[in-house]
Amino acid sequence: MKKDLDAVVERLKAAKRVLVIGHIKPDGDDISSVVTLVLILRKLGKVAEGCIAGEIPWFYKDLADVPLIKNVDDLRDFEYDTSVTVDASELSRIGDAVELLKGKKPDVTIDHHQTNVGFGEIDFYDSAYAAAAVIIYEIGKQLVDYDARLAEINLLGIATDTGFFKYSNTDYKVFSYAAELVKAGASIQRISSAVLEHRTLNEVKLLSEMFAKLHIEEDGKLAWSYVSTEMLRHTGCTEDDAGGLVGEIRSMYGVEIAILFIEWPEGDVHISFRSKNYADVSKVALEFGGGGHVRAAGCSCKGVDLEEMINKVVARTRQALKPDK
Ligand SMILES: [Mn+2]
Repeated sequence: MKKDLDAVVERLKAAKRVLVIGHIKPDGDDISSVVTLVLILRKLGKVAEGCIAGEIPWFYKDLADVPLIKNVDDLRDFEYDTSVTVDASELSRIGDAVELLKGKKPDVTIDHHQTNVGFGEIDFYDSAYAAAAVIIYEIGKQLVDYDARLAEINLLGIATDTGFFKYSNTDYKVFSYAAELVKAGASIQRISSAVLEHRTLNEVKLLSEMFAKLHIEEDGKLAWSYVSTEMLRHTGCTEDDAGGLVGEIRSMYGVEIAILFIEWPEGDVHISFRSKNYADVSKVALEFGGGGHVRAAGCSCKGVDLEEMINKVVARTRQALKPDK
């Protein structure tokens, strides 16, 4: 853990032109952290741009200021003196945005993943933080006054990475900062409506097919299912639409570990792990080339067979149900 937040704040104060980079396949925390930090820096009179390589899920774009995020091509000519990555545990997580760093390390990295490797000139990472957006808030409130828009986009990351204030990482700090942000004008209703209530009919069809393939073992403690390319095709869904389905498996009574295998494109398998009370799924994900948190982790395997991966990963995950594995 590297925990010198003052060094980060001083570096940002000294910057004039800043490039803020999030990770590929962004979640609410990533989007929130990028946009919030850009707005904070702009409030300070600096030139700041935010970048995420690849697609941003469409429903986030309903939230104010999310459309300020640019893609890699838009920023090739952007000159900056300070680069910052947020919510990324290692350099490869920023995808093609690495090209904007032109072979240099990021000047600052801000993260809360347990598997963080420390890859910048100044690193701040601490897995005690529920969200990168919590760290961003600790930086932001030292530097600027929060208006309603800034507060709302900062709250997005805190809300989403805590599962809307219900995961085990929902600590005192989360509630007290969230209260401060709501006091500054953020609407949790607008955030929850945008993030939680956007399911399409095609996604509901995929959900029912996914549950039709559900396997339960180890006295109900381990539950897993899969989404094949064929299932995605005939329901008219993309792999992004399948992203949140692992949470639906974990929601079942008695399930400690939920796994969802997503085959997309053919030959590639993305695996999402969730645990409920005690199992450390980040260890399993790490063994298969991924990473993440104790309760939520994932990995992507290229050039593999879906059924073979299911057999391997499920066998390894059974071990994770035992203490200290
Ligand atoms: Mn995060």
